[in-house]
Amino acid sequence: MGESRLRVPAEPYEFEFDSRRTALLVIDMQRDFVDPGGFGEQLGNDVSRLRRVIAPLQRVLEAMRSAGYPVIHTREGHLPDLSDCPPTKSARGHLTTGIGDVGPMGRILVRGSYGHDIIDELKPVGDETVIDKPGKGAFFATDLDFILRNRNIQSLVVTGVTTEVCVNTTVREANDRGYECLVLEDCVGSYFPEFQEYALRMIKAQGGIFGWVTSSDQLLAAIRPGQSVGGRV
Ligand code: C5J
Repeated sequence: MGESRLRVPAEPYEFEFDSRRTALLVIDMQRDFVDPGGFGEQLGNDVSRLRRVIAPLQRVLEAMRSAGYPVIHTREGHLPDLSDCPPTKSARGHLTTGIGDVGPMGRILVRGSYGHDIIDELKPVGDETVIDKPGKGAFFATDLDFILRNRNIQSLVVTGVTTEVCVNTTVREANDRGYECLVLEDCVGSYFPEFQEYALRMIKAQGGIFGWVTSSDQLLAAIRPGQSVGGRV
């Protein structure tokens, strides 16, 4: 088994992790948030701001997959009868077409609908875990914590959308559960540039109150091509 401690330049300071105890988390890269013509765009959002994360995230996925890191994807959505959707959530915003209604890509945020699924560019492969979550945080009402503990995971490389909502909520939940999160700034996206900036600043503020922030290039340089996790659990 080779050297498993790796270091990445990050803010607020260098992030050190055990490659055998680290997983990649890809949050909610779903058609309804990211693809043109989906729910997100229907709400008036500029999806190009989310789509810019696809190319760097593909590079990170490829590198971490080939090195043997566990990859975990999440999807925000609900059971077809909406029994796991708080009425307050579906009512929020007084939308004409909202959660559970038929939108441009099928029933909005309902499991099994086309728009709820992960975009073609970032499809899970093989036995990669997909966590279906009813909330913003990936730990709320899911098996994520149980799965991570069973795999002895300590550190999470966090990517996906949106930076200020599901990414931030998940990083905070992870932090409270004792995980260390490294957020890749070019692999997380927001429809709103000011939220992108401040959501990242909040994570790394006060000595890394919720975690660390770096770029995909810095992580890829630390992982190094061909270097495997060595002792994947
Ligand atoms: C939102 C998410 N923004 N994945 N979901 O409602 O961030």
